[in-house]
Amino acid sequence: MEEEAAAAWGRRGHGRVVVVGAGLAGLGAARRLWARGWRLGDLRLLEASGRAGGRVRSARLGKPVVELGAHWIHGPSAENPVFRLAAEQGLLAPGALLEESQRAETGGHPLLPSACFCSRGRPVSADLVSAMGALFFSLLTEARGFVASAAPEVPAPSVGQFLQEAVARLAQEWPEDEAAKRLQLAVLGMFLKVECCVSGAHSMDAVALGPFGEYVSLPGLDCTFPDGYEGLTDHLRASLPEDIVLFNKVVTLIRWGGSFAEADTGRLFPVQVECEDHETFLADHVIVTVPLGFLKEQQETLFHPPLPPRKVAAIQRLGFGTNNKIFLEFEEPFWEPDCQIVEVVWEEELPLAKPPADLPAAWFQKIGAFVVLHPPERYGHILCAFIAGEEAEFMETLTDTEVLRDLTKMLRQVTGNPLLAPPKNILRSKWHSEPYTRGSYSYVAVNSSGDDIDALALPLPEGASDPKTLQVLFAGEATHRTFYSTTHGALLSGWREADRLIHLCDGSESQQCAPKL
Ligand code: 6YU
Repeated sequence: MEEEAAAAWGRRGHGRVVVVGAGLAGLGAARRLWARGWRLGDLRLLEASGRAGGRVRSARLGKPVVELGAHWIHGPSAENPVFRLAAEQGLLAPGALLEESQRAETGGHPLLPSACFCSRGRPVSADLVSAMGALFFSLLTEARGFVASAAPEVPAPSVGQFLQEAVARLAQEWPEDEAAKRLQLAVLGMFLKVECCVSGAHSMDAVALGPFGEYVSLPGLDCTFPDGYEGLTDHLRASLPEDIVLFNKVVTLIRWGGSFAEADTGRLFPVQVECEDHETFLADHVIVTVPLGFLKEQQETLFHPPLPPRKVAAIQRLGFGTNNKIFLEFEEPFWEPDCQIVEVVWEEELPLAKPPADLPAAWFQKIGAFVVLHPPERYGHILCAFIAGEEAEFMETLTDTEVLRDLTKMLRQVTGNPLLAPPKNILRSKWHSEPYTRGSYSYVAVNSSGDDIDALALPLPEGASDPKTLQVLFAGEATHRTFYSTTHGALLSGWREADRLIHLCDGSESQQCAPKL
């Protein structure tokens, strides 16, 4: 079969490709192949849902557009392909394009003007918050430094444990005043909750310390899309002919390593992709871009023959957590006009300990911060809460009314204003309940490493003697070793797998490959 497939491939100049999933990875891969000469008949993009974009999803809250999925371009500068594409398409505000914005080095943590409230209903001093912020981010930088270390040199298995031990040591030197110490630790606890959202993990105790520094932050001041992130995925979708992308096509089974005959041509293909509606697609190559959360749940039944043990282990070991957003629209702001982040500190919580386990009574205590959508001329008065982990998953089980009730109570408590008007509107994401995502994004969990990311990305069959016989290729944010969890990681992974096939094409003698674009 290997020789036959390679010979058929050679005659046609390139193999027939099915891409599964129309997020940035899938759209990027299909667009790249289209630009290099793949046409209808040799290229299909199958998407389970009724829309393109995947975890890039914009929605309206009243008039303004808000993001239920990806929010910022992380590191918007020349090396970031999402930034380049968005800039080319005129999707960004002029400020984002300035050289000085692109040069800014924030290490992924831009310092924005904030207001910090605590559970006793009073503001926390800005100096204290900024001192604790500086300490927290210096410890995170230290945590990233273990990347080059051999295993025995890593002082703790997880980022969370490393931070807790470092803070416990430092706190011994702090002044005797127990109340002051407690507040300092509670502020650090707030930064830790925000970091859970950044990593998309329930707890930083789940995030592996050794590989933490492999994630690369690009330079540039994180920026947003004034008219919605979906402008980017809409552009990619529109640059492909309509018939290439098929919606509501849930792929349920990928048979590979086979020999499937096409009814009208008799041509044999090694891969057959079957959908929920029983329609099948034959291919030489399939590029699978479904989220890691979906793979964790479905890999056993999605592939036949089953995936090799090394890949299954990588899927099981890597982390995929939930980070949700709750948008609250207010008639009037309770924050100052220049404030861009509202932080919340719970003094009663044990220092840097796990938040209370009583989810119905205290799920909202996992919210460390609300982002104020800026500028007010565009958004009015909207806060966006970020919440990660089990509390985020519990929140998905509540009704809008219950979430509004709990958050109004919480905001009244922390502002010390029992008459604070409730938000007039709410919109939230439920990424854990999304059947084709099952969470938000990947992280390198304790007992996994960047090698697992590479193992996930490896095409099948393993060790194919002729690269033209590669059948199942993997893309998606979770397959990018240094940019996992981001839109640029997703796009680059899609391009990587398209290029893998294009380079096969370059290597062939066929004239059917279009010139490079
Ligand atoms: C970023 C940001 N951001 C917030 C939230 C979320 C994410 N990200 P897709 O899922 O898009 O596509 C797969 C498709 O497959 C999909 O359409 C499915 O329907 C389809 N599918 C599934 N099963 C199928 C089947 N059986 N058949 C057919 N089709 C099927 N990224 O750059 N900036 O601000 C945020 C944020 C709430 C949920 C984000 C952000 C992540 C990106 O959204 C995500 O990576 C890509 O969109 C994924 O694209 P894809 O194509 O791979 O999959 C040290 C260290 C720290 C590490 N982290 C630091 C970075 C922090 C990340 N930032 C996140 C923050 C926010 C707020």
